[in-house]
Amino acid sequence: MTEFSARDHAHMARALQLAERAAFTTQPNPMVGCVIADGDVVLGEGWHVRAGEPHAEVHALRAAAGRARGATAYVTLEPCAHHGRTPPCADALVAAGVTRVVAACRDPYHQVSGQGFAKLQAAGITVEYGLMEAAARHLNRGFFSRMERGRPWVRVKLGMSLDGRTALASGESKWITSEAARADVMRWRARAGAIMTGIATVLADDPRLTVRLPGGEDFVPPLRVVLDERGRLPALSQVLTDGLAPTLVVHGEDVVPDYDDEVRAFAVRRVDGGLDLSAVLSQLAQRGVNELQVEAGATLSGALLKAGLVDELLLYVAPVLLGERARPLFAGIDPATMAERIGLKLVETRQVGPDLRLLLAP
Ligand code: AOF
Ligand code: ZN
Repeated sequence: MTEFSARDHAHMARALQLAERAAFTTQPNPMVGCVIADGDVVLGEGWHVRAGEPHAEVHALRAAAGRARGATAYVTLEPCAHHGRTPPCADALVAAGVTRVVAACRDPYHQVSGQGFAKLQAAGITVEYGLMEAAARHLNRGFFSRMERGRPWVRVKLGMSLDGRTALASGESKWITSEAARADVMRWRARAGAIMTGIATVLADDPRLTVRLPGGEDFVPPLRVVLDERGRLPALSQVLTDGLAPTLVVHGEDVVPDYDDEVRAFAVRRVDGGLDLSAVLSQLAQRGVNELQVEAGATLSGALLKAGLVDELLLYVAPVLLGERARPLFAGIDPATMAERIGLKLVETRQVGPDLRLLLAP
């Protein structure tokens, strides 16, 4: 394992910060940042803003304006070797005369993986990688999930009362959490490639599932996904009529849906009592979804949890009590003994307005 200096850490930390600026705009591409430095002196910085536009290295080299000769490039992902929508960054780094490249991690994309490093090394450049790798992989956990597991990173968002309830027995749930919490949810939506819900939620709430944030015109609008097993989605629901973001409807194989021709829909297999959720996820990965945010009720959230398909639980806890007849957080979970209980790992806690935000990993 390469030993990295404090200076290396500082430049890579900066590159990671730059990468994250593109959280709402790069999908389906990964977030990547780059710093070109000579010792402590930063010569150029860049990040990959949008798919189809120049990669991070190209922006940083442009900012360095010819001073990159003999310098070190810090990149949060292996520089690419392929001719995609733009020419290979490895070639650009070689041409600029950079003598050392430090990368946080390999690119999991099969067209690049290892080949970017090989190209740089073949040109006599010193290549080191693995610096702040965990942070870099965490930043692009969606992209890594899609590339390595063939499915999106699944984040389930739920709002609950202090007594663990997500809706009254009547189904009413507007609103348990505060406006501040709901505004915070928008930022998580914005970094997702898709937002998924179930038909029951659409029938009850007719949600828009859009990102409503200042500057939102520049963001890539997440795909809206509705799991509509039996083809019950009303033609006048907002997700089909408002035109604010694309919508994809998933239905059972045996259903002949009655959606308009313009509605994008696909069928998946049924497995006992519901749609094959793994099949849904792999379809979404094929459509370029890195992070999937699930905003559904206890039934779909519970089904995903039971199927082992939840990677992250984003939970807003409001200091209110809804009582014992109200609906639970996850349906279908009923351990008979303590040994069968479902444990989660608490990753982060934070207060958002009057509510508490928990980030958990199953
Ligand atoms: C880099 N630097 O800043 C990024 C890289 O959309 P394309 O055709 O331009 O290429 C996207 C692929 O390039 C993406 O899947 C990933 O493998 C790599 N992303 N590589 O050298 C960057 N964003
Ligand atoms: Zn590149």
